[in-house]
Amino acid sequence: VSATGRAPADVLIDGETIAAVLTPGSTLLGTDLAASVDTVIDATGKYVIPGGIDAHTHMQLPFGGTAASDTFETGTRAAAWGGTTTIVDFAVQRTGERIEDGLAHWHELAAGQCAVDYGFHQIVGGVDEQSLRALPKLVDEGITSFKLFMAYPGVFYSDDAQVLKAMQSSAATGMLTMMHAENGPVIDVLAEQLVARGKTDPYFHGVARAWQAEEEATHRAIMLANLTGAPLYVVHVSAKQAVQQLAWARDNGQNVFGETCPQYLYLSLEEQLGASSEQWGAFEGAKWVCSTPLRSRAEGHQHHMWQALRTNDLQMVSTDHCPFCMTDQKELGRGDFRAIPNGIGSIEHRMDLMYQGVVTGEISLERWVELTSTTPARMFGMYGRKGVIQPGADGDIVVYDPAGHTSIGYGKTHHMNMDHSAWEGFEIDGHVDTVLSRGKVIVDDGQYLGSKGDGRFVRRGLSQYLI
Ligand code: DUC
Ligand code: ZN
Ligand code: ZN
Repeated sequence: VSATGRAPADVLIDGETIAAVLTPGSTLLGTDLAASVDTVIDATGKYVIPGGIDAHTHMQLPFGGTAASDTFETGTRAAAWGGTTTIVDFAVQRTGERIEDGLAHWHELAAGQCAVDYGFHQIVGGVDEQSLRALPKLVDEGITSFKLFMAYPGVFYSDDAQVLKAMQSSAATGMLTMMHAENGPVIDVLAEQLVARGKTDPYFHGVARAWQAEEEATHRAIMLANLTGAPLYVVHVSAKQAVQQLAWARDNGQNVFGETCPQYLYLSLEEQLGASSEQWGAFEGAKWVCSTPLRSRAEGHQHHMWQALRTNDLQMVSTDHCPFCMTDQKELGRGDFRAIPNGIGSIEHRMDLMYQGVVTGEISLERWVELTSTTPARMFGMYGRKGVIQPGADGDIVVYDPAGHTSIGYGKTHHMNMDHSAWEGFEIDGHVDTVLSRGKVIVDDGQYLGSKGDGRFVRRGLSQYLI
């Protein structure tokens, strides 16, 4: 199955790369293929797809005095289990740190640790003369996109003047501007007022991060991109009004793109409000504290996200994988939701959760591949090598069984380094059977066969969506 169609075929892999895609039973230069290869994987009755690409992950992200609980080792292994063979993680420049130093640190964290291939985007934590000088040099190092935050004043935040300057650089270099589009100063005031009124439960995180703050920031990002000519990619879109802004800008011919995440397709603010457990009481809702937040189902955001994936108003699904344990991490925000580290871990479940959208008729099989692999490859300058099964491409392949089943159980039933999952109780009518990374079988039949360090750094080119 590719982004454009499906057909019965044999895939011949030679070493790390795909050598040929052939109709079943065909011969290559007169030789019987099955007789001349050393390994045959029988995928009869199953889907053979290009390995998933999760273009938005945060291994070990420092946040609120703690750090995301997956290391590059544990997080990429969980990715492999779930049929994702490439990740693009966010290298962090902390405010006050030089971009070069932040990036070098990120390379140290990942090198020799990963189960699957990995690239980096650069988080710009402070737009100043020094970082503006550093940005264009990243292109030669295969880092062709950077992320700015209109949220989190005092931490990652860029004000409008900083956004404008970074976007000018984006326009000049062709680097893609990735935007966390939420009006942080407004959110912080609302959050402070809620806490002052005793509204401290996790649910109020989503109340403070109102959709208006997302719509407004999305519009502002679009207009600043319009003014500067920067290509813009808005991350983790969750509000239907933000999608409408993106659709409007695209209809006006602007080169803007939007990504959503499984949590905004399946989970809601109402469910977060209703969550309660013996162990945590209403603090159970902390499992679903992420930013942008879960949105109201009554307002129809989830339905609208699926629709936007069909109409191409949104182009991609990534996870924003940013796991924190309840014990010792999320727990920091008991009594004040502002101190709950923001993030959900989904890297292992993305391909399954999106496949469930095929089962329920939300998206087609081809669109599943496009949203989770082919478009991420093109968006972030990896297509040809990644995101497609064709001669010359890396042998990154998933054999997916539509007759299989995946239950996401309670507690630690997955491979992510978390003491829970935001997806507890989800049932998927499909299963990741076999995963190959550059020709090597790393997951097969419920066994992990890869090793730490299998994954290599991917030097990316400029976005293949640049005009
Ligand atoms: N959102 C999250 O949920 N976690 C980390 C950063 C972000 O923007
Ligand atoms: Zn973000
Ligand atoms: Zn993120």
